[in-house]
Amino acid sequence: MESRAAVDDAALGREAWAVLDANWTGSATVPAPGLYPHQWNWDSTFVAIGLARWDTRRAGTELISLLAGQWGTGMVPHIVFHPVHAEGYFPGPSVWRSRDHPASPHAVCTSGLTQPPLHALALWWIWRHAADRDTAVALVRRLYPMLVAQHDYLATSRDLGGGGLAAIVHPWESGMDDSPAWDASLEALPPVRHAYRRSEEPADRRPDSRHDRYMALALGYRDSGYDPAYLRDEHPFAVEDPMFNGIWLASCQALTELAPVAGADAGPYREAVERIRSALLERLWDDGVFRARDLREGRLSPVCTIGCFGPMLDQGMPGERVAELVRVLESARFMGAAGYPVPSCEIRAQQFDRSCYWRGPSWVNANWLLRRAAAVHDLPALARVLGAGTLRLVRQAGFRECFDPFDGSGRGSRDFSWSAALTLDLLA
Ligand code: 2M8
Repeated sequence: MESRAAVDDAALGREAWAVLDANWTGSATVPAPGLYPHQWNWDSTFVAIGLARWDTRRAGTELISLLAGQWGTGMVPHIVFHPVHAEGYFPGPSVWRSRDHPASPHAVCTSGLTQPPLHALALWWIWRHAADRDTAVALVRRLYPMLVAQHDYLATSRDLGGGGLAAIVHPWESGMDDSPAWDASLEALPPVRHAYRRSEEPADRRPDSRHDRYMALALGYRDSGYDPAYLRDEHPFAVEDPMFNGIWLASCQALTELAPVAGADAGPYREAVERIRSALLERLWDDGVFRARDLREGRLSPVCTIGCFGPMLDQGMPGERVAELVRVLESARFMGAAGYPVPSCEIRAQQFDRSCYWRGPSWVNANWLLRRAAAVHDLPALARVLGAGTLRLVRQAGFRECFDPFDGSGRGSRDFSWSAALTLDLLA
């Protein structure tokens, strides 16, 4: 593997800034040059988190430009397209046709799906760590109403199971596209007729019909006019993902602390925290972990993935549940048998693939989330292992999109923004 073990903290920080500056469009950071030339939703929230301690204004600009893509429904889209390179990624604006929808913003083209609602936690992180307090407070006051709209949207239009959790309606909404957690749900879909293909498939993306199914799901939703009733009654993919909902819960906790800054009532978010926690425990807890629930097939995913640990982000998760999760996380099923933190899929699973995106490799953003979870549960040793192991990955292989969990070699894109931004946070 590439080894750059000699890179010290100062040099690593300078390299991280160089990546972020190269990927900066003037108002947003694209995930990576080439493959991802637009603004992605949770990528930008991780970038904002990474910038929070260093540049309050730029961290704020990242969130502001993302929320410029928010729909009137409250939905924050998973891609906000760059006007110049608009069709430089498939599916681009001509597929999503956001402008045909009356609730979409006029100034920008977007996708019609969302991604994990990390925004309130990112805003809280900026507010908590800002060097420039006045800018941070002004930012909270400006963005708070938009986050209220986003959370209302999730609680109403996305509670497709009626049990208090938000459902994702496409694997892209999880941010963990090809995770084995969706395999059974995708296989259960009706036969796919569309034959859309990405113009440039990276060599290590699986050559099967998964992308056609992704497209069929996206087009079905689009053709319904992005109709919430269609999602509720007809759309064939609806999954309650523990990572998406764990992040939602953590963002609700962030809103309870941001509400007084914005002059708002924290009460609704205190209730939301309780509601989501109970729903997670009742609906997704099974055999020592949280598992994704397929609402259409009425079953929990048999595969244990990195997403199973998402609810650990909840500060109020009962201690015995946290202890069970940590046992699995530290066992040979995940960290115990890998050289680096944390494989995105259980190593012993048949679907585990050390080289394939969300089916095995380690990701800086997932490690950062688990490190945050360890910190909120006062597990300093685990937090240290996660932080140090992640820095070792980027020090040795650079700011890659993801990494082989056994030998630490880099996979996917180079100069990947969230790997660089979260490195800045880990170095602080
Ligand atoms: C990957 O997802 C996109 C679709 O949204 C893709 O495969 O083209 C995922 O890793 C996702 O988490 C990430 O937000 C996106 C951009 O980095 O790439």
